[in-house]
Amino acid sequence: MISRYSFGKPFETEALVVKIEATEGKLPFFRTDGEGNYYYDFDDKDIVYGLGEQIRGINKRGWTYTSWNLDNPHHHEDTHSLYGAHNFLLVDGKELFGVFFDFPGKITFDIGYTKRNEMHVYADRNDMNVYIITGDNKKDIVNQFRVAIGQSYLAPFWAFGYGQSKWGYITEDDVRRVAEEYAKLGTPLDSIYLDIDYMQDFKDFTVNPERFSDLKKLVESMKEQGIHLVPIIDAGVKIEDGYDVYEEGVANNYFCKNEEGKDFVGAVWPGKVHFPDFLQPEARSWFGEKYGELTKLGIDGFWNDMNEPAIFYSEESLSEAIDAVASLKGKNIGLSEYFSTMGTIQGLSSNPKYYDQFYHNVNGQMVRHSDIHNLFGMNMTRAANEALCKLEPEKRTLFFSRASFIGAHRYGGIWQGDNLSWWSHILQGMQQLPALNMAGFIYIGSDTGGFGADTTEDLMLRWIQFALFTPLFRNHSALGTREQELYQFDSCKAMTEMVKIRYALIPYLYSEYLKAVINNDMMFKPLSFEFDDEESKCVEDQLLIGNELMIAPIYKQNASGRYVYLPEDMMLIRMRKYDDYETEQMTKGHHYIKVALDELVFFVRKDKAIPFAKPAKSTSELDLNSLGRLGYEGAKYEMYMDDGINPDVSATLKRVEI
Ligand code: MIG
Repeated sequence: MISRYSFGKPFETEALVVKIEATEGKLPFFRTDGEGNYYYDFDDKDIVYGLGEQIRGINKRGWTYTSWNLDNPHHHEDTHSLYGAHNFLLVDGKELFGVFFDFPGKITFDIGYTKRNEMHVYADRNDMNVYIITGDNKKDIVNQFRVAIGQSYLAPFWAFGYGQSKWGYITEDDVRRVAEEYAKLGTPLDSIYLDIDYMQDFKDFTVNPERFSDLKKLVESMKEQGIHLVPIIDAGVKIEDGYDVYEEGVANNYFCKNEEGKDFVGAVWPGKVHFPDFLQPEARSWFGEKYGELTKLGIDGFWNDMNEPAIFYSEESLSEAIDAVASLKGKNIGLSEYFSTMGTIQGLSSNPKYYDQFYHNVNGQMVRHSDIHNLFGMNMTRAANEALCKLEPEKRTLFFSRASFIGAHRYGGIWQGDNLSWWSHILQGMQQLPALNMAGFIYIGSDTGGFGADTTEDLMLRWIQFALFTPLFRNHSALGTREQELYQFDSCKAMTEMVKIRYALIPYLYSEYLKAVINNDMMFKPLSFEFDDEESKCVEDQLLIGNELMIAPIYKQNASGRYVYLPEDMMLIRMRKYDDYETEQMTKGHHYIKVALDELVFFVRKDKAIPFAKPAKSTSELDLNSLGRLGYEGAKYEMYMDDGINPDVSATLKRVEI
């Protein structure tokens, strides 16, 4: 059951797709003071799940988290905000309930940080809807919430292939080289990503003709090899006379305004930009239609970046900072000047004060950006998705976004942002997956190999062995970091075998993905969502993938194996190649399992089996009609399949028993 409790004057976020009448009466479970403070008293053993894309563990107890969409490449334990705002929690212990704080501004969840046994939720203002969801068990509560927020975005089948990306592919030759090297190595590949350098001066929907002389032709020749090109789109629109997007936006008042009613100026990659007012339906359809400039060249996928929105500096803050630095000229700088100057410079990027300085036009009312900050990125992806549904109604377009709010899951997937090539970030990325599923995001994944910092060969291998289970399986890294295409490494063959195993698993992964989307279910679950024992509740580094598999990735340097907890008897699969593997019946309980660097180990749940394909060089060549099986003798698997491209999934959905 879902009940809505309404406080003050809530802003309509459109997170939910159903209207639930507000309940009179007292908010259950929480103590409130009517001023935007909500308290819940924990028992020692209570567990808190949720919050989507956030740092720390599956159980969120012990830290404080702030929903404030932020361009934050420091996914460290002591940060508070990342790119998403997913204000849905599930409390399991003396009580069992879900709670969604439907609030588009800044809201903080102190989950036992200030007081170990108290949760304190507080927002800037007490204008919000609080939804309480009760049900039979955790899955039931999540399912009810997911029904209320509407069906998740459906990605095309090809988006389950392996993707190669690098901030640093500058020209069409760079792109061709990636395709060639992978073809030489025999690595399956379905997509190559274009980062900001394909654009002319970082202007959205333009293509630099010197670097990409004929993008249409390139797209075609890549398609012949089964490869989709996926360009990035940034939120800020460059201020430049003669640039159509800029001029049309100005002429039609489609940009966010400052206090004086002038178009607000921020600065990002292109230098000075305006930000489209994605909260206006007209601005959304205008900006969305611009994606058509690229789809008419054959492009069928996009990633939306910098849409928190990230702001490097404002004109005013930059000139203040320059003055501050200039004032030090010739002086003997001591500790306090040094730190204060460094602070001024570092504080330029995405400074909270910028978000107080611009406004959205919501049905004729000027709404301060910071009051609805967390809706910006969601509405950028919504703009793109809604326009493409009209421009290309016969097919699914791939979208994933960096910033998001609950509701954005209907318009696209997300990637988990600028992680680092750190061992701990394998685990961090994995721990977010169930929480993201709870918030509706199913097409998800993190930069495989790590975005920032230099990766290593062993980290890459271990990372692939985890990421090959995630819907978005993309190798991406930052400008200036070590090149990490698989062909850069001595163990490129072993890595390729892992990618082939991914392709062999696609029928299963895609089927479980479809089930999660269609049935409002979770594809990634903590063990405790299926098993009641005390041990399962504590497991932070294993996940259930769909209903048949469990994974226990290696995320430590030089580890030759790890402890794994089996909540029931399971079948261990140890694979070096898709057709070179052993199985072993394992009994419920704790085991130490050795895993060599070139081996993938995963587990099939008791009395279950999964379909298994022969790998192919791209998803379009996968033969789904002659599938093998892995797992227990005699077990049946219900496989969901569709044509992978029709936006109306029910039109081609088949459920077959294998
Ligand atoms: O300020 O476009 O998260 O994936 O490669 C960095 C360059 C901007 C951030 C994205 C990252 C992308 C990068 N972008």
